[in-house]
Amino acid sequence: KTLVVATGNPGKLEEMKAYLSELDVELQLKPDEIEVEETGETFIENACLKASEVAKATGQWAIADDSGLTVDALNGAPGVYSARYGTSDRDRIERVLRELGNSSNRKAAFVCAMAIARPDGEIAIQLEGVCPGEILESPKGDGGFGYDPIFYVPAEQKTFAEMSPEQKHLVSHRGQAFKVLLPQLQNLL
Ligand code: ITT
Repeated sequence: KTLVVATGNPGKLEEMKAYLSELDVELQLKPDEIEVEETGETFIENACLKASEVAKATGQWAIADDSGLTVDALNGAPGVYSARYGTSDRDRIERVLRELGNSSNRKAAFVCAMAIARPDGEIAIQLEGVCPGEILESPKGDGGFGYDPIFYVPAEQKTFAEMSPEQKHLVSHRGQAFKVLLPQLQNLL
């Protein structure tokens, strides 16, 4: 079977390809001209929207990931607006650090909603993975992508950007989501 990976984010795509390589499935990239507006209010809603639209447009099974950072002291922001919080990773990180200022509550979580759609657009699987952590006062590490340099995982004593891809996979929101998703997807395809 063929599965279209419905993302335009290169960092995400790399991670998704690594997880999906465990399955006997042919991966296809989302054609650039298919763009889905993320009008949902939740990660799950947006993941379902993206998977469903891309499946219908290509006539293939599709997988979508909607993810982001939720910061407790910012009432959950940037949340579903994580990608729209600035025009570059640097911008987005600076904005979160500026809004958080010297707040002593640094608690945050990364959330990853994943959806699988059938070729007719019907959602076959939807689920969410979460990774709790803390926002550092300044960026640390140069691996990963997006908000990784400011997201610190106390149990590992490292930011996501200081972890190897394998280590990030073991603890991350996306890793949690794929752990549940892969066996279900294997059954389905
Ligand atoms: P697609 O919708 O095309 O998949 P996107 O970048 O717009 O790409 P989202 O709407 O899901 O994706 O936004 C996710 C935001 O959260 C984006 O700014 C990412 O950089 C960030 N993000 C998601 N997962 C992350 C991770 O593992 N590490 C760091 N940042 C992450």
